[in-house]
Amino acid sequence: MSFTTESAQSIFPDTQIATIVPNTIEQFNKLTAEDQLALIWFAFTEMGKTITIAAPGAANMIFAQGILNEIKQMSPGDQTQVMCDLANHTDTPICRSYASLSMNIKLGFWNQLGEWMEQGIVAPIPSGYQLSPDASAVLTSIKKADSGQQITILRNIVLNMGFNSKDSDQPKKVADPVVVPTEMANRTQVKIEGVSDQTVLSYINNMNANDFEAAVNLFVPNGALQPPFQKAIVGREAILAYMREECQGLKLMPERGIVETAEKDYTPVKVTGKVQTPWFGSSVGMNIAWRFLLDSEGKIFFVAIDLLASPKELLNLVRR
Ligand code: 45D
Repeated sequence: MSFTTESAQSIFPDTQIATIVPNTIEQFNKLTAEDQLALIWFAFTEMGKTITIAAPGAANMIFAQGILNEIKQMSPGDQTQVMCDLANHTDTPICRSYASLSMNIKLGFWNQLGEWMEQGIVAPIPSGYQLSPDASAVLTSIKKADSGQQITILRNIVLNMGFNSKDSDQPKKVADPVVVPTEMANRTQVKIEGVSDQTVLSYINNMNANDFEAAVNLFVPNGALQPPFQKAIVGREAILAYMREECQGLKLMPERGIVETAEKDYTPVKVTGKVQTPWFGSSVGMNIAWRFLLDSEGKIFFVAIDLLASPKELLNLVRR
């Protein structure tokens, strides 16, 4: 018997993931649109006091410019309605365009609206808005999360908004421009305490250099990558498309790991460390585990990326 994408998921079963993220989002989704918008506003302005966020350049934001300008010109009442529509996943032209944007442009879109709300160009959350008791409870649980968990909650909420339709009227997904990988001479080489496996080291180094083609070539053709709280993405082509959308400018900072003895010709490797997103740079370090399963040729058959429950988990490298 050999491993499947399914059975590979259970390597290093003691890994404690940040269940606060999906649990909080589930509670959030039950709130009214008004409560949702006010809650994110409070959470976001609270965080913004301590961290500055780096929005994508104007060139990338071009795809959202049309709907942003449209919203800017609306009456305050209509502006609020658009934001509620996005939160309610209502079928409107703006909600459809929004759904076609890439991850970074969706975040940049809201970042722009947030700035405009602050400046009074777009209808703000009414001052003195009272959250319902349920919404207050969700805000409290967001405040309890660490900063890496908080930004993951915000990100996943933003990505869920808008209207995704299966019919042919849905605008085609907008892809981010492909970035040029870092020149060989300027690449960083990580060291991982306890791990000298070349595939794992190359994976990290290639990701840090935005060299996604090289990173994907480390996988077996039907290999799989499972991002935090998501289903596994299977096959080199799908993984490459995912990396181009979600991994530009990420900084992977593995610290330590463990290589287990091979089982059925597959070698499990667990690595823990920090990851930074270009959005927040060094002000937010997410606690991350990579759980690799390498085949007999040293290719990646499976890798899961987990957002960890607590910093203590960075030291959880127990053998089975
Ligand atoms: O509704 O090895 C307002 C993988 C109010 C790949 C607002 C990875 C109203 C493989 C405030 C305006 C990718 C898995 C809204 C590694 C309102 C791999 C605005 C991991 C919405 C390591 C809100 C990568 C705004 C990871 C503007 C873990 C919110 C990456 C903005 C994680 C939120 C990246 C932002 C994360 C959140 C980025 C910008 C979590 C960004 C989060």
